[in-house]
Amino acid sequence: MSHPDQSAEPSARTAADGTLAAPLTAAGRGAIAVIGVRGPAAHRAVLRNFAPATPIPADRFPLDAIRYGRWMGPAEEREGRSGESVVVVATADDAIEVHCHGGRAAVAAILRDLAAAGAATVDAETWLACTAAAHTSSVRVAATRILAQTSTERTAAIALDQLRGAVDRFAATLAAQLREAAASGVLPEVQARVAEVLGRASLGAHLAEPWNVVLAGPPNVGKSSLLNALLGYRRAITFASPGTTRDVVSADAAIGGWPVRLSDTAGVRATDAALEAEGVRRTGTALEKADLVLLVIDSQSGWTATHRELRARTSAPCLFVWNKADLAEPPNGAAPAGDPQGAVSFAVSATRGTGLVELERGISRALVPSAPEPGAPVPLTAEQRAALRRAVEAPTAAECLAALESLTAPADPCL
Ligand SMILES: Nc1nc2c(ncn2[C@@H]2O[C@H](COP(=O)(O)OP(=O)(O)OP(=O)(O)O)[C@@H](O)[C@H]2O)c(=O)[nH]1
Ligand SMILES: [Mg+2]
Repeated sequence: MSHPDQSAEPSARTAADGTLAAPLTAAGRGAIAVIGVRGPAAHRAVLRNFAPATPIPADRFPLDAIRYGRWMGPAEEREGRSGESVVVVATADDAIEVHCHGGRAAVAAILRDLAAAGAATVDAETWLACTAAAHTSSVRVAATRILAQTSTERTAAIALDQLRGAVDRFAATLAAQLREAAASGVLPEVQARVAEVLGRASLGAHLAEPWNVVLAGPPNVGKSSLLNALLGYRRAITFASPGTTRDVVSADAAIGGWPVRLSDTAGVRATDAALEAEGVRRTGTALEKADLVLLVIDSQSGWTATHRELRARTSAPCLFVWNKADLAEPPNGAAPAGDPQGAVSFAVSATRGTGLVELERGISRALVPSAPEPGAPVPLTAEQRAALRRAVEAPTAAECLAALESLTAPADPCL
């Protein structure tokens, strides 16, 4: 969540006393925008630019009382303009919200005036992190940032659990066990529990970033039709002749409550046509980045050498999707002949919409084989994963303890 057109110049991030100002509502036009101001100079910075409709008794805004007035920055004073109508409320001794019209110009002007009055202007994400940093651990600061980036209820609930201290509590409990049992007999048990949490690293890394799910297969098997069926709208062009899709076509969706980026690819076949060949090359790149591949098979023509080749080009897990099941019976759950590794198979008809619920369940299970219980600790950042790995691999209880303690260290001061 960044607000390039609503944040002030980076040079403004120099408030000596840590007073911050940030746009708290989304960038762009809106009915109302909210600007947060927090820090020792918050009251002073707002009062310097505020002409109240009714006088304010002292040099501070009364707590939780709404004050209406006009925003009179230096430009308005100089040019004799009447100023933007605003509503101001102090939500804490050192925190004020300024509510103004949602246009970009109004927000930018108010932020500029606050910067001139001594507040460092930051974007909403930095604001959240800084506000949290004053009170909490680095884990909770990361959770605050990631919570703002989640796109589904399911991922938001997991991020919220971490914000409420799931990882902190987990690390503190294990650290206490290690401290009490100085004989280190408890080390293997502690490391097993840490390993369990580390097993959720991939989930934690995908709370803010969608999983890449790539549809691949030979031409004309119905990859684009399947993409559209999974999305519920016609994102990709489908056509009866092979070679229709030439570029990777992506769209974001939620499957089983998990955020996924579905990518349709060009059908892979040997071709002399330069454009199609480039499409096939891009398919290869998409496969390399995939978290999961849906290998689409035409139930009529069956498993081919191309499927085997595609499978060999990715290290990601694959699901076999037997499409056009309305035209021919796919083999009954068996791994395709010639594929030594086997994989879970699904029979679907992209055009009729049959088998899609089961396929979605399969995708969800492949991405997150066991979803965490509510309140369970989930590592969110590379630093947290590294600390947990150090704890799992620590040769001594003391080193394991140090790794766990590093997890719950207080956040760095923000600015
Ligand atoms: N009967 C039937 N036809 C299907 C099904 N899925 C796709 N088709 C048809 O198969 C043809 C090819 O479908 P596409 O979705 O364009 O296939 P593609 O794999 O994306 O093809 P390329 O982009 O050329 O690689 C179209 O005429 C679709 O309508 C299905 O489940 N049943
Ligand atoms: Mg296509």
